[in-house]
Amino acid sequence: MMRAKPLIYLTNLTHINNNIPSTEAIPLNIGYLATYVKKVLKDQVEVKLFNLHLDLKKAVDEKKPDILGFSNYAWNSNLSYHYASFYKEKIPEIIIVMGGPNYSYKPERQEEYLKKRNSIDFCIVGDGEIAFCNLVDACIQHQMNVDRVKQERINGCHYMQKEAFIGNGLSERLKDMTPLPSPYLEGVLDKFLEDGFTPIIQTNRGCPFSCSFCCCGTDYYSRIAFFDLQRVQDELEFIAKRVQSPSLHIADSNFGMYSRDYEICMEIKKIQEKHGWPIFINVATGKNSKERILKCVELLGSTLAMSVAVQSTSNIVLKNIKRDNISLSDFWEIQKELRKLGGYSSSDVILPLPGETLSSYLNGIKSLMEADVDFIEPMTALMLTGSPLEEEDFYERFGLITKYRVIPRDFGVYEGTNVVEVEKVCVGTSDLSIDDYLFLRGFHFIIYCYYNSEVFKELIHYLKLQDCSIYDYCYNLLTNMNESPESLREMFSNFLSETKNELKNSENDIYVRYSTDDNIKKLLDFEEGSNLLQKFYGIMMSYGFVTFLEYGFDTARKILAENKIQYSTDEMESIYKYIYESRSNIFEIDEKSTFLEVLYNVCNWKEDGYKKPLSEYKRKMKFEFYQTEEQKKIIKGYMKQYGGTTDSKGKILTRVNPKSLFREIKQIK
Ligand code: B12
Ligand code: SF4
Repeated sequence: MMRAKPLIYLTNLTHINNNIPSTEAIPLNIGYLATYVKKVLKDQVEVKLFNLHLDLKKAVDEKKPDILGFSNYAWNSNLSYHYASFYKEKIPEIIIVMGGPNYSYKPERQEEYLKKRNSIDFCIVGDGEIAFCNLVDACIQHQMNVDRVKQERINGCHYMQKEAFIGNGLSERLKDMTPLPSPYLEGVLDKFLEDGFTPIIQTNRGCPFSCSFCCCGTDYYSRIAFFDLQRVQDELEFIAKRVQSPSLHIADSNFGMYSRDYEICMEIKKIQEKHGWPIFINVATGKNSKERILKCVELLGSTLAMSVAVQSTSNIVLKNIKRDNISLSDFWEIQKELRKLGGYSSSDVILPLPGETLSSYLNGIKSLMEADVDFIEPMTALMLTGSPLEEEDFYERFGLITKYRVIPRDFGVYEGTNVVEVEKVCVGTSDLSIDDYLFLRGFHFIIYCYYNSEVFKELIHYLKLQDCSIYDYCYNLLTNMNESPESLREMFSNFLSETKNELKNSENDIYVRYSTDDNIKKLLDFEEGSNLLQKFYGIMMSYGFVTFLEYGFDTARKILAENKIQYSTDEMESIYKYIYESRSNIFEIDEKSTFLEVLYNVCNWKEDGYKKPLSEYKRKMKFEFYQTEEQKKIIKGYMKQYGGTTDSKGKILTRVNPKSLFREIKQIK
């Protein structure tokens, strides 16, 4: 017997480890579905949203839903299906709906996916609003009779009918975003804001580019639809009044590419002045709008963690992956301006992409370092379900070697079942061997710890002023690792063996491995399954700090000597002590200040932008190092959100500009 008003539960479940949710963003996806369905079907339905499985369980125990929807992303696919089958078994009449980008666009794989997951009644493909709403409407019309709903052949709604796979194409996309009410302003996301999840807004939807490694790179997403500007402003104001998290995610694929993006930045600036939020903004920039990107950075300064992703600097690779990159000269100019304005720049590079060689990859890293990019985000190539990389053609043409690994933090034990998310990665091609891949991962370790961390900033500027190439310095740190202190050698060798061991030959190998209590415990204890770069970065910033510092300075002295460059040991010592006092143990809350006496005024040298040699700042100085109340608040907030493991410390350092956690300094004399 159907209820007078069907009850819909929509979920965007996240794994939880040590009580910390892996997915920190507010579930905007299901928020949109909820407001659209409510707008169209009005009081005919009741909708509730969940991102935590325990909240869902409590709600189901209190009142069983008629329709239960699950999102399907790489990071929650198995978790969602675990609960889909769990509830289907408990309540067979419940209608289970899946939706989200982690679904192949190839019909034979779609069929395979649905055949293996017989608890799913319907799978929505593409943007969910219209198709999901049509499905709910049909469920109401047919009194929740699944067989009759299947006769409707709703666009974008896939399913199995008896033994046959029925794919009804892709769902219709909204041409204009205005009819889609804001989930923030409608209040459906309030509880997630209150619980400290990171707000995510979308100001436009779609992407005109067609990068092969990305789920948004298909024709389906090529048309851009904009949300009304006033509504974006209202959302920001609404969030600012309620938010707990210091950050904001913007889900746009190409921020800065459209003229109104500058207006959005002006609004953010106003909100910042009024509410002191957001402190950090994570967003991906557009590929062809240098002037506007610069204006945005000028306005928001270091708040805006601008990711100007290059992925590769090789033209051959870019052509192979159909990537329409920002031109390298524009990229250089943006970096130059960012430096002037005190902004923080980051750039992603993917290893290995089709056609990349060891030397072209190293050249790419070299040009990013020469362009003074603050943060180089080196990523292993993901073979994402739903992206054009799924084409067999790619495998054959470029000799792709693929492996499988656990997605960091996305695992857990639910109702006694071990649930682990898996990603398929590319670790070699006909142009770059697996050994090259492992060697370059070692380089990523160096980049993360010595280049990205900002810990060695003063040392790096010192070397630059002595005409030392920073790329050569980093390369030396890698190739001379066998001369480093024993504890660092051990950490590096652990990093490499963990990098090798995380790769498995098949998805099933991972499921088998983590089906035992002993092995799943290794994941839960963060002995395995971490983002290794973040984990070792976290190690450096906690107990490994002094060892890394010493090796960094020893290698610097060595490279200066090898290049026959004169330097002063006192200058180096001043920099060493300064770095130590300002950056050691940054996750601890300082009760008291610390004091330091040095022979050079490193502080003034830095304030002057390292333009002149440090020798011009020779002055006996006393500095006081302390944490501001704001820093203490940020550290406490993030430790609460991400936890205190070395792995989570690494993750925090990718969300905030690390500089903002370094101790403040007062000059005493
Ligand atoms: C912001 C963002 C992030 C943020 C926040 C992500 C989060 N966990 O919420 C950060 C930076 C943390 C992030 C991290 C990662 N991300 Co990300 N991210 C995005 C981005 C840019 C926007 C996501 C978003 O909110 N979009 C807005 C919503 C409204 O769109 P949507 O997600 O597509 O939802 C619509 C439909 O899919 C559908 N739908 C969705 N859920 C449901 C549920 C039901 C029941 C139904 C019916 C329909 C439905 O309807 C929605 C409305 O139309 C997308 C790309 C993009 N432009 O969408 C990538 C994207 C989602 N990310 C992706 C990936 C791979 C990752 C990482 C794994 C990358 C990495 N190696 O670290 C990590 C995962 C971290 C984690 N464990 O959470 C992939 C996912 C691919 C896949 N096959 O699942 C995407 C698609 C980008 C890509 N390269 O292709 N990401
Ligand atoms: S990587 Fe960025 S630019 Fe390329 S298709 Fe995806 S969203 Fe668009």
